[in-house]
Amino acid sequence: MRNVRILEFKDIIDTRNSERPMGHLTPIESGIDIPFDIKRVYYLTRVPENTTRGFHAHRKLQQVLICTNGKVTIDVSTPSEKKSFVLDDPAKGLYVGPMVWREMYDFSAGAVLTVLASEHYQEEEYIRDYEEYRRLAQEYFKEK
Ligand code: T46
Repeated sequence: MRNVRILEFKDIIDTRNSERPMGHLTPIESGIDIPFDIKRVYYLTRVPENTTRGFHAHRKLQQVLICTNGKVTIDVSTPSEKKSFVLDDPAKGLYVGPMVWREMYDFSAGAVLTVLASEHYQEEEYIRDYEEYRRLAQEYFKEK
C-alpha cells in the first residue's frame, strides 16, 4: 500500500545470564532504522476498552507507530486502498506517511502505542473531515 509499510527493528535477546532470561532490547536510530529525523515522540496509554481513536490524516507528517506493550489494531486507508495491521511486537513499526487516513482500536489492557514523528505538533497539519480528505488525497495520489 502506498505510504504505508512495516519496518522491522533489531530484537536483541540478552543471553548474558544463561540460567535466567534477561529480556529483549530494541534499539531505534533516527535516519537509520527510521526513514526520517525524529522531531517528536508521544505515546498513547490507558486507552479504555472499546475506544477508537484517529479518524484523520496528515498533510506532510511521517510517523512510525510501535506497540511497545500489548496489542492494538490500526486500519489505514487511502481513497483506493485499505489495510488493517495488528501491532503486537515491539520490534516492528508501522510507517505511515502523508495523506493516509488512520483509525486505531482494540487496544488491549495496558497497551502502549509509541509514535515517532517527523515534525513537531501542528493542528493545521491535520485533515479531520473525511470528505475533505478524500478530495485532497485523490489529487495527491494522482500526482504521485
Ligand atoms: C496517530 C495516532 C497514533 C498534542 O497536543 N500534541 C501531540 O503531539 C499530539 C499527537 C496530540 N496533541 C493533542 C491534540 C488533541 O487535542 O492531543 C489531543 C489528541 O490528539 P489526536 O487527535 O492527534 O490523537 P489520536 O490518538 O487520535 O491520534 C494520534 C496522532 O495524531 C495520529 O497521527 O497516528 O495518534
